Amino acid sequence: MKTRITELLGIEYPIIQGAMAWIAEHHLAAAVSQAGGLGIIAGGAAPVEVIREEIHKARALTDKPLGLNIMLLSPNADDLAQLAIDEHIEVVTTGAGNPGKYMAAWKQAGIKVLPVVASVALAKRMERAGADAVIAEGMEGGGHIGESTTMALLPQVVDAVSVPVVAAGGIADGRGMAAALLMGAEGVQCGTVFLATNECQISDKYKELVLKASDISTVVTGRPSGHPVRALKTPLTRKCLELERVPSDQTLEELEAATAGSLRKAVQDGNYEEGTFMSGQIAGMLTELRSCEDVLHTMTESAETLLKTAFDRFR
Ligand code: TUI
Repeated sequence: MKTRITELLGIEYPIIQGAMAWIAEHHLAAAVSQAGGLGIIAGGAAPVEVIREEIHKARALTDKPLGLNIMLLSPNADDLAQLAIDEHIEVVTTGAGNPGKYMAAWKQAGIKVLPVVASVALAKRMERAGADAVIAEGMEGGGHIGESTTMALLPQVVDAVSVPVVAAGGIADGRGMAAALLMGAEGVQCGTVFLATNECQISDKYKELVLKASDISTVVTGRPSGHPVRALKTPLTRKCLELERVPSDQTLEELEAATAGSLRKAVQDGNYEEGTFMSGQIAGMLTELRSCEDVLHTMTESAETLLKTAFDRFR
């Protein structure tokens, strides 16, 4: 399947693996890139040397293009932004903010830049700043989210910019991909679907919770802090929602203490009581572990079939 995104990124399938802090490391990113999508290493809040090592390990597994995500709330964002240049990363994606101040340096280095946006306003600003494409992420997705759904945000972003648009949030199969392409997207970014892959290195507990999830298994916490996060319902999200009901300086402090380091506890320790198991709403659709290659191939083939046969279904 050829789109401006496959051409821009030099990939076979118009599918980007979403960056997920602590999760999107070299095994996962290399597997996705090697299979013909774009694998992304998540910088998260990790030290630069840890991420440099992840990039080197991914490069040893694949010679296909590789992405690095800069999470803009990270205290290490400046250093990770420079790391992308030093390590000759082909593609940078950003999340949770406005990457305007890094844009000129990345473009100068020949890096393709795809900021994640959650609004039309930021999409337009990013296009003016030189973004090669934008990733429009709806609030169906996991982790830190905006206010709009993919269904509402995507066509509005498509109308607002001329650069290619990648759809994200709530897409995990060929139906979602076909719908996004019909709405004008030229690629999709998926995170949750890659949690349920053999190559993903998260704890067995995390995978089990994703596979067991239903359509209503996720919840959004953190709204009072200004950084809403979607995750699977667990004892910790229940505690967060209780504390958030009457926000005060004290409850916000308690929330900060309860959630600090909680994603790592989910990813590495499978700590059900204290972990934050970030996931999108589409987790309810995932029932078995697959290979990254199977995810990319099946999603694209199914989207192609649906797009080719759609008209006949309504005759
Ligand atoms: O960034 C994500 N997803 C994430 S980041 C993350 S780590 C984290 N953990 C707890 C709290 C906060 C972060 C986990 N998941 N997705 C991309 C994304 N970007 N979603 C929403 C946004 C966004 C929101 C507001 C981007 C820009 C923005 O406004 C920027 C501006 O200045 O206008």
